[in-house]
Amino acid sequence: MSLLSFERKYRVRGGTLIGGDLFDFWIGPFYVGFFGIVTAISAILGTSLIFYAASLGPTWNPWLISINPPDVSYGLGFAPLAEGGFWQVITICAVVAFVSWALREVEICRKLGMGYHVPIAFSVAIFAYVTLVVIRPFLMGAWGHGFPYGIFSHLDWVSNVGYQYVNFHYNPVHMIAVTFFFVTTFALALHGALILSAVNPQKGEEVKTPEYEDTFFRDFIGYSVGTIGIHRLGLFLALSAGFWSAICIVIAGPLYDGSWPELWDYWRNMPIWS
Ligand code: UQ1
Repeated sequence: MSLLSFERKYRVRGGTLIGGDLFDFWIGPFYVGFFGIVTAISAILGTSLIFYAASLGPTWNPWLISINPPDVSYGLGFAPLAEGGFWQVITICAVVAFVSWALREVEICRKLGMGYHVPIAFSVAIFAYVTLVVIRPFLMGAWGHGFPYGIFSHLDWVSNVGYQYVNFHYNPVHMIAVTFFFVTTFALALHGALILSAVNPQKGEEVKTPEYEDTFFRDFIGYSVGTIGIHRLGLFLALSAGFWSAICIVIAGPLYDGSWPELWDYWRNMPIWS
């Protein structure tokens, strides 16, 4: 990768947010920068703490290892390391690593004079994670409401929290989020299929131009969103999926504490029916 002929042209100085020229260098193909250093330190520290905390636990079975948050009785305070403190420090490392990674993306965008679409997209994923382990636990008054760091254990957490609200699928914002996930996969399937159909013509035929792609959809449904439009739509759909996921879980607890199916009783209880 680092030997690609165009790399010299794009390996430009500047665009840094912090550190000026000090960290403005590459290691092999990787841009470093101040935020590359911060990401590396916090990711290595967080990962080491996961392994250390796992070594104190009862199993090395990768499916069963679980680094748990503190008991809710610790509220919003620090817990002893072996009683959720590791989870707290690992969470801090993770948030610092993710945010630094996004800011490293920003520095690369600035170097290249590009838009900030990639760091903005990644920020929505960070927002969804931070909602689960910081914002919602904070609003509910205890770090113990965060999810455990384990393969099976986080699945159990999702199931248990879902049943706490009787049937989470009746949460209207969950419905919106799920719909965005489905529409995202539908849009990418349409787009991937359309592009491949245009660039894989019959033997001996030429690759088809974007006009063919537009024409297919105009013939088919009377409308083409366009070649830039489909990417704007895809970004919007995917970011909406992540965004409404965060909203659907942060309202469950802090704003609405009860059964999601019962929410819909408002309809049956409307005075017009009596
Ligand atoms: C589309 O209209 C289009 O523009 C030509 C694409 O870009 C190549 C697409 O990938 C898709 C899927 C469509 C159709 C999408 C809508 C919302 C009409």
